[in-house]
Amino acid sequence: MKKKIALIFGVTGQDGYYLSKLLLNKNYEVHGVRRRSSIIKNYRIDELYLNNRNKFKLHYGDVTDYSSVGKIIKKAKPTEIYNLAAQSHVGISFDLAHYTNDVNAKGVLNILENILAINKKIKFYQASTSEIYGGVNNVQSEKTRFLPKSPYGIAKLYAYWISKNYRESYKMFCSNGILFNHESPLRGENFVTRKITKGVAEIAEGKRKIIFLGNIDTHRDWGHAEDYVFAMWKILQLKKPVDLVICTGKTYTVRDFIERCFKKIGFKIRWKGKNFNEFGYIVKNNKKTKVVKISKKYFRPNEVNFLKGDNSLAKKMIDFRPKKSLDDLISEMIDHDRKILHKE
Ligand code: NAP
Ligand code: F7E
Repeated sequence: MKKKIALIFGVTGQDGYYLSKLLLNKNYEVHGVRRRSSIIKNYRIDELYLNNRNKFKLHYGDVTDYSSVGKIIKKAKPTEIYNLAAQSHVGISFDLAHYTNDVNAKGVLNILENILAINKKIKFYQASTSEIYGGVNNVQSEKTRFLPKSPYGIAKLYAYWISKNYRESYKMFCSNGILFNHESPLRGENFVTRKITKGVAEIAEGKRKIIFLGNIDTHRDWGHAEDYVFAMWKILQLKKPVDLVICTGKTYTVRDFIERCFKKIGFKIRWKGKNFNEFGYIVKNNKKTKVVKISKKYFRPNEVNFLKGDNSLAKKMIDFRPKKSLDDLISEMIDHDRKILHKE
């Protein structure tokens, strides 16, 4: 059987860690692309790398640097490429619109052009996103129209279409996984779930008083990153390339998420006030204690209010069945964040 070699752009991110772990367990040779930075940011994959040195290789590169992408593909000779590289923060994409476009849109074209020039047989996975639906306020599936609401969503929509275009034009194996929000203890600390679980863990350990948040009435369909990287791999094992929605089919507000987190540490959070004056409090030692405050600073110039996916096609095509519920995810994240505090 032909040796399977995977190349992962975005290996140092949340999904990069879970995907590398999955592929190493499946006996792939895994190549990951990391960026040069003034401080080394490999903490998510450090242990995995040290334990698998013979089959896990790292390369310096950047998807915005066309020639670095080509050099790495020639060196690694992958059978599968997973493009997870992105400026992945939607809020920050309003501040870094050009940069977000360079990485999330043009970066994808750089990879596709190199695959076309080097070896058209390489299978390509593009990390697409529910953000391309943006303003569509009912259940989203592969058939739903696109209405992105941020520079991030718009750049990712280009990436979706250019991947589809190279599939059609050059018969390349390019698949888009349209993934809804997925989280884990390794989620970046400025995404809302991790910001909340970390904040709640710090409050539980007496290390913080208040968590400041933006719009907490938006709905998200949150899953676990581990379930979702398995779907990425399965998508590339199909006989033909596809565009597939990966989601849980359930939706909750950020407010629900906060309430569940406080419940996990034994408190009921109550809400008072309106709009920017709203706050959440708990009763601790018979005293009302403010724990959440709404801050204008975290509101975005444009918002995606409602995400809830339909995973029927993924169930049918790759037998997608997410194993972890929202409460499992919350427990895992808060336990992890409390453990870190105990180590400090
Ligand atoms: P993440 O934690 O932010 O990781 C992003 C990765 O991309 C990091 O390894 C980052 O490297 C790398 N990267 C950024 N710019 C790059 C560049 N110019 N060249 C090469 N690498 C670059 O994101 P994630 O949550 O794992 O998500 C993985 C992918 O799925 C992203 O494309 C994201 O947009 C997409 N997505 C995520 C979700 C979700 O809910 N997590 C949902 C749908 C789609 P550094 O470590 O050096 O910054
Ligand atoms: O925001 C609201 C915020 O930044 C979720 C990325 O992985 O998923 C992610 O994008 C919601 C939004 O994720 C804060 O306004 C309130 O309504 O955790 P988030 P996101 O924007 O949904 C998609 C699918 C991706 O593709 C992206 O790469 O929470 N919110 N207060 C806040 N959000 C943040 N970050 N911080 C707050 O203080």
